[in-house]
Amino acid sequence: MQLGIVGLPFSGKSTLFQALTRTHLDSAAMAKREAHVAIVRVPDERLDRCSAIFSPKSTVYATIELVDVPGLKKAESGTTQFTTGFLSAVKTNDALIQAVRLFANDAVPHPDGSIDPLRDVATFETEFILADMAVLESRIEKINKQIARAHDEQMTRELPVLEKCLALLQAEKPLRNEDLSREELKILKTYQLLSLKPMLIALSLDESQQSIMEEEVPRVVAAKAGLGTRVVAFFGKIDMEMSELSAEEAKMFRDEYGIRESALDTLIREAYALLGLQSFLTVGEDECRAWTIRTGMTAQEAAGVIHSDFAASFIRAEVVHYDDFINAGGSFAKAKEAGHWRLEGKGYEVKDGDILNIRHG
Ligand SMILES: Nc1nc2c(ncn2[C@@H]2O[C@H](COP(=O)(O)OP(=O)(O)O)[C@@H](O)[C@H]2O)c(=O)[nH]1
Ligand SMILES: [Mg+2]
Repeated sequence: MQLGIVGLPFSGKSTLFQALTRTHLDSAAMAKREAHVAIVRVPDERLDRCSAIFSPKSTVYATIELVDVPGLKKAESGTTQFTTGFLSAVKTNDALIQAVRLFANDAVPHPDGSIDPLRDVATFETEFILADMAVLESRIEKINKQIARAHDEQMTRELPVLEKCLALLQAEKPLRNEDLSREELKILKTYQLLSLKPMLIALSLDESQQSIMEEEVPRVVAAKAGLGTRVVAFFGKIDMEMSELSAEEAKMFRDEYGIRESALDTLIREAYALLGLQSFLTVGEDECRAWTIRTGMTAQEAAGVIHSDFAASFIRAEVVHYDDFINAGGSFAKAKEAGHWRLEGKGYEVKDGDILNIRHG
């Protein structure tokens, strides 16, 4: 899973990237107009606990890839320029985090002259909608020409979906917030539409702005949250400083500022929900591991995530939910006695937090 961090210049993207990835970008690295990429591990208390119980040789966390996407320029006219380089970099991301600035900082003035989160969100929305419209319009034109010449089953099926989406875009509706069917999404997939990408709006605050947070965050939520859009707030500078501390120190620090969890925890949790992702665990003395799957995946599909051979030779899955395992004192035998150990077939829908043992031939 790849998450792209986008936003206007000086919106706090690189600060957030550093906080999330615990890396330090020096000013030379910051000045380069290249994407910064890092793999971060998905924090997982359930895996921590299992690992403490089994003391395995290795503990493997799920990971996601984060990209600090550069490429927005200030045009001579004073408006922000969305270069083709930027738009094509974003195309391959599974979801986007848009850093939106709430912090005031006179040393680095906002490129549009004032702090206005709804305006900044709209700037991106408009640009993505225009880019998608161009893609759909040219595809629709091509299809119309083609099917006038000869019947094409696939294209005839595609056309109404593309037209429906074009109409939504013309009404200024980003596609991510529309309830599209599986079939429709399958058709749209090849076009890598930008306004269809799940979006996490991350409001970047200064620690001195607790009161602003209480007013602004609900305002942005009310205006923008939707099926494929979520809103979170983070304290860029503090989160960055905290990422350099040990876990215990960071907790003390957070308690002092009244911040409940780290930016990484919040963002990953929200991104998972936005993308319809969840995790299951495999445990043992060799390895304890968290695996990422889409909500609704079956035991056989989950087996395939571990190893493609496991899906083909799948027999049964032994299942104990993490909560039942812990309630049974971290013992499979006790969980079994309590009736929480089950054998499930290939069609079983895996639940978030299931501990699986795949039996395969
Ligand atoms: N006062 C204040 N300044 C911040 C905060 N977050 C980021 N900045 C500063 O704003 C500037 C732009 O941040 P940066 O992360 O580089 O933004 P980018 O251009 O979107 O990557 C930098 O000088 C940061 O130090 C914050 O929470 N408070
Ligand atoms: Mg930057």
